[in-house]
Amino acid sequence: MKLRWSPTSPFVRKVVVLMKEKGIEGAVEKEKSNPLSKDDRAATPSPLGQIPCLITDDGASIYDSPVIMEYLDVECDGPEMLPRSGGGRWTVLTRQALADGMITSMVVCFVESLKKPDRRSGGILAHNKAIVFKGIAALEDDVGAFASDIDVGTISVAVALAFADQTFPEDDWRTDCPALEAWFDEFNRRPSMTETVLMDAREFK
Ligand SMILES: N[C@@H](CCC(=O)N[C@@H](CS)C(=O)NCC(=O)O)C(=O)O
Repeated sequence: MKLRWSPTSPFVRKVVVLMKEKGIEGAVEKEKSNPLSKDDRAATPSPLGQIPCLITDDGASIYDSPVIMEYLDVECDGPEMLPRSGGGRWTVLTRQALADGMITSMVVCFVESLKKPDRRSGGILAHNKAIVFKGIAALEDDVGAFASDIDVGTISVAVALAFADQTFPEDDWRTDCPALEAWFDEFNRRPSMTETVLMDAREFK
């Protein structure tokens, strides 16, 4: 299997953290693809041109990150990362959807930041930043329910919080969210997180 990959993408990071937590990293070859490069996007076998994109041994393309994570969970060995059925499945998938929505909003903020200052939209930035911090407040209320879990939901939450620290370094979410802070500080020490710290996309060639 091959993964179209970049060390700058939080969506890719979710997949790599899952591979490390399952102990299957060796089964997937990483193929570099810079999402800011038109040529790399064209070479990614997804009509969306986005990463992550997994290419199976049969040559099938699988995307996006939630689908890749479920595929690897079902098809590969290692601890289960998504319940196959039951109420827990919907809870975990919804938690992942919240984190993914937060990441999407932060990617929008990142894209705005690439524009010249006079071309940036204050409205778009404020709207998307508010989404992220509403998400963080919701996670503070929810953290007691997921504190000891390692699954696609908590992996996505940890990647989203790490990306929030990178995207909004001036903003302190920890003071108002002590339970989430304690959970994140512990999760963030896992080798799957320390080995996948994102690089700034502006510095990636
Ligand atoms: N919903 C997708 C989002 C993937 C995504 O937005 N990837 C970005 C990199 S972080 C990308 O490839 N952007 C290039 C583009 O949209 O043209 C997922 O969960 O995988």
